[in-house]
Amino acid sequence: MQPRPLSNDALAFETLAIHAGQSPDPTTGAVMTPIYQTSTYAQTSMGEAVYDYARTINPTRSALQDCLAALEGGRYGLSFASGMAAIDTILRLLKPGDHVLASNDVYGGTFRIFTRVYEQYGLQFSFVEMGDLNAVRAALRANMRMVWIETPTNPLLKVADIAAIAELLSSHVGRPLLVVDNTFATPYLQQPLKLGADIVTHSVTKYLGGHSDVVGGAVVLNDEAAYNRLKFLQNAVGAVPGPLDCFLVLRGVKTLPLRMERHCANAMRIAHFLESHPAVQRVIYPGLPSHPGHAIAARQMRGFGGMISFVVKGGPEAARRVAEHTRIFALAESLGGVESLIEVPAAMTHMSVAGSPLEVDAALIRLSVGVEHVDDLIADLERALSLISI
Ligand code: P1T
Repeated sequence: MQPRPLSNDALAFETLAIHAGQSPDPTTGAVMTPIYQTSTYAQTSMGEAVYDYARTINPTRSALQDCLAALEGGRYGLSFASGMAAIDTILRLLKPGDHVLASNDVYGGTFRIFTRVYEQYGLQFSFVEMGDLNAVRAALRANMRMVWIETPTNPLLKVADIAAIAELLSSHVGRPLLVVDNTFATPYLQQPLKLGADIVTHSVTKYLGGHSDVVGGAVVLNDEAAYNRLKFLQNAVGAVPGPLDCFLVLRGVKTLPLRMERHCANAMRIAHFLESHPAVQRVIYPGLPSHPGHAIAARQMRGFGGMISFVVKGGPEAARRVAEHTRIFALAESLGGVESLIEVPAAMTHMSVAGSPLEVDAALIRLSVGVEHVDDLIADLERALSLISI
C-alpha cells in the first residue's frame, strides 16, 4: 500500500494540523503515525541506511518535525525533549562575546538559562521593553547576534511588533537573528516567520501538546545553513524527544485550532469578568482595549490567546488565598492544556527572576484558561475572589 503524500501548498491551517507530515503507514496503512519505539535500525548495506540510530532520526519524530514546520509556515522543523532543550540548542549557535537582546519579561527558565548557564560561557544578555521600538533601537550594539522575543510574554503578556522589529534589525550591522518564542500564541494565532522572524521556538509542552501529558520543545526556521547547524547540534547534544512523546504531540496538534478558538473565547469572557470585579486591581489580557499592545496584537494575531494575568487588591497574601481556593482551576505551573490552571508567578514559575529587573509583582496571578464551560470557570473565580476582603 503506497501512502498518498499531500502537498502543503494551499492547504488551510486546520487541514495541515491533521495531515502535515503524516501519511498512512506504508506497511500497514495505519492512519495514525506509528510510535517507532526503537533505538536502532537494521541496515541492509553498511552505513547507507536512511535510518541508522534513533538519536539521529526517528520516523515518529520526523512526522512531528514536518508537521510543526508546516504549521509555522517554515521549511524546517526540529523537535527537542523540552522547551528548554530547544532554547539551549538555539543559544549554541552563538559564540563567546556575542550579545543577545531579550524581552524584559520572559519565562523564568529562559532568564535562568541566559544568566546562570550561558553567561558563564561568555554570552552577554541585556533586556529591553520590546514594545518600545525606540528603546529597542537604542539598545542595539555592534556585537549583537540575536534578539529574543516572547510575544505575548510570560507572565505579563506584553506584546511586541514582530514585523517592525524584523525591519529594524534588517539594517543593523551583522543582521542579528530574530528569535520568537511562540509558545503563548501558537502558530494558529501568530506565525512569526511570515512576519520576518528568523527562528521560532516552542515549548510544545503547552498548547501544541495541549493535554498536559507531555514535555517537549521545537524549533522552526527557513534558513538552510542555520537548520543544518541546529540539526547537527540536535544529534551532537542529544536532547531529543522519545517517539511516544512525539506521537502525543502529533495527536494534540490535530485539535489545536478547535482548542485555541475555545481558549480565546473563554479567556475574553473571563478577562471582562475580572475587569469588572471589585477585588481586582488590574487585568492584563491583550484582547482588552485597555492593554497597551492591543492594537498590535489585533494586527499580528488571529485571536488573543488563553492566558490572562491579573493583580488582586490586598497584595501577595490575597493572591495566595485566591490561587489556593479555586476548585476547577488547578494550582499548578505550566499552561496550554485543556484544563484551567492558576498560579502565582513570583512564587512558582518565575522564582528565578527574583531580585533582577525582571522581578514579578508578588500579587500577580496568572491564569491558563482551559476549554471547560466558561460559566463554571467564572463561578469558580468568583467564589475564590469572594474570600478576600477588600
Ligand atoms: O517547560 P519546557 O517545555 O522546557 O518549556 C520552557 C518554556 C519556554 N518558553 C516559554 C514561553 C515557557 O512558558 C516555557 C515553560 N513555561 C512554564 C512551565 C510556565 O509555567 O510558564
